[in-house]
Amino acid sequence: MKINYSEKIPNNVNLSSDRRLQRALERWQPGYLKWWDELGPEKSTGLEVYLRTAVSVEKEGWAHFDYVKMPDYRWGIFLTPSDSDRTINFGIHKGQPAWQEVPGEYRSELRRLIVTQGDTEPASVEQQRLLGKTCPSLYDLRNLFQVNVEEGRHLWAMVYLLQGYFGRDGREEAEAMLERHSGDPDKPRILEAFNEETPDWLSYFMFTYFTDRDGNFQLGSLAESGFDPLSRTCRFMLTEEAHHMFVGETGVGRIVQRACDLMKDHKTENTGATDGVRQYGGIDLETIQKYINFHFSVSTDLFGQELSTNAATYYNTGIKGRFGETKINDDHLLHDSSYSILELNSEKIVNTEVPALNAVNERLRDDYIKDCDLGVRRWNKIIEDAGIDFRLKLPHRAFHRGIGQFSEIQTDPEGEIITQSEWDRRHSEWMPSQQDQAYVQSLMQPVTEPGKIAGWIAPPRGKINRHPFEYEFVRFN
Ligand code: BYC
Repeated sequence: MKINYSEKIPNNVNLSSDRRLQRALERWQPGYLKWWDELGPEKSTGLEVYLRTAVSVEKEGWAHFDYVKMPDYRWGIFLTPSDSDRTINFGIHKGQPAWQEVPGEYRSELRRLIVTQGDTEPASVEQQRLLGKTCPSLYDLRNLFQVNVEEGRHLWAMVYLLQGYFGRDGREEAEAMLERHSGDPDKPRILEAFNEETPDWLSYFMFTYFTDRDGNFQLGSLAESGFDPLSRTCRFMLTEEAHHMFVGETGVGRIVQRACDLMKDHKTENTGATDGVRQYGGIDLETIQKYINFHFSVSTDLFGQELSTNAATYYNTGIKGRFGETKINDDHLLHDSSYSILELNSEKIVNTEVPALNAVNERLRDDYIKDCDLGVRRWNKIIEDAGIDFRLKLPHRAFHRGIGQFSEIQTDPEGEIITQSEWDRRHSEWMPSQQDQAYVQSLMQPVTEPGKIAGWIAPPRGKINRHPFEYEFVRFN
């Protein structure tokens, strides 16, 4: 499964043996590069960035590190090795051989899922395009660009499936990926979180923690798909995705660390916006909590409705499974089982049992929320170790929702239902206010000298390919 880099489009799918597909992708490539030039990281064309590029899809030694100018990055098509014995693990086709072609009867559902997944990838690049101008360090700038080029590659991964397996409408969908844009009033991105702005680095780290984590769970579910090329594509994407979530978790952790360090240095116990660490150029813990509330709630929407016939169909027909499907100990059919969800019942949020098949989205949301909480605990460990009496927490899943039954009500972060007027009066206690956003924005001054870092974030502990923080991760020529 070595990746062939001698071709115009690097790949490990033997692209040269399929001239029609190769030509279709080569025709799409200039449009992609034009999109990268116009809506990818701003003013980055000439920068030399210390990037990793996939050279193999094996677990060990899959990446090569070197300086690359981003427009020269070799975006390509990499699938994990095929397993000729692979069978479908769930739904009515359970036990049958995995599909190597798209089954005609599931064509539109599969296309829809692939388009939705693909659409998020360029969207995130668009959302992050201005962040390079205000990087807190070269280390962070390099990580931003690494995430951006890999999201670009993930778009390639979905476009390969569309063009390779869906004929003419797949080609049209591939074009449309470059025509919708994040926040565009006429042609927005499909899912709402991808039309939000990412105007500062606190938002960016929250996005890579919470929203990329949705990507991780959705890709994990699509990796279970009976459609083998989709499964193999997603499996390799997950390898890259792990780094994106790492950037988010450590990024937020370093901001928390810096807030704690400043509180200790200046002997203040004030965790809030006034009279706390803002005087010393840090981001106070209460503001960090508000950003968590916003990004968690927006990302929680990405799992769809609590009860979804779409999701039931995807599962029943073997198109999209549950996260870690094969590790779950049940019949993998879900025709007779139930699942417990939170439901809005005459103005109260109560537990209720529902048919498990209809609750596949909610189950994935549960898996996601548990995983989100692990990182919050690690951030709290930093605060605890500093001896500070404050704990971050995830808001209730009903808080600030735009999709699903809870979108009809307002709650406080604990999940207590409140009136619209109370929400209007109090929401800036819980969500980043204009002042909070303006304050965070005021900190966004670029630091581009090797080894230097902005005052609102602690330096990282880890290295990149054995290079310490002081390394010149980005060269400005
Ligand atoms: N925004 O039956 P439901 C990533 C629509 S992130 C707007 O619950 P379903 C990444 C829905 O389309 C991962 N609309 O829907 C992260 C449906 O419309 P129709 C992205 C929404 O299909 C960071 C209606 O509401 N991948 O990779 O069961 C950086 C009824 O809803 C939303 C995927 O999402 C929303 N949030 O579930 C880079 C995987 N939610 O039929 C990358 C593929 C629902 O009434 N997508 N609607 O017209 C899916 O699996 C499903 O489409 C969803 C929705 C889970 C998103």
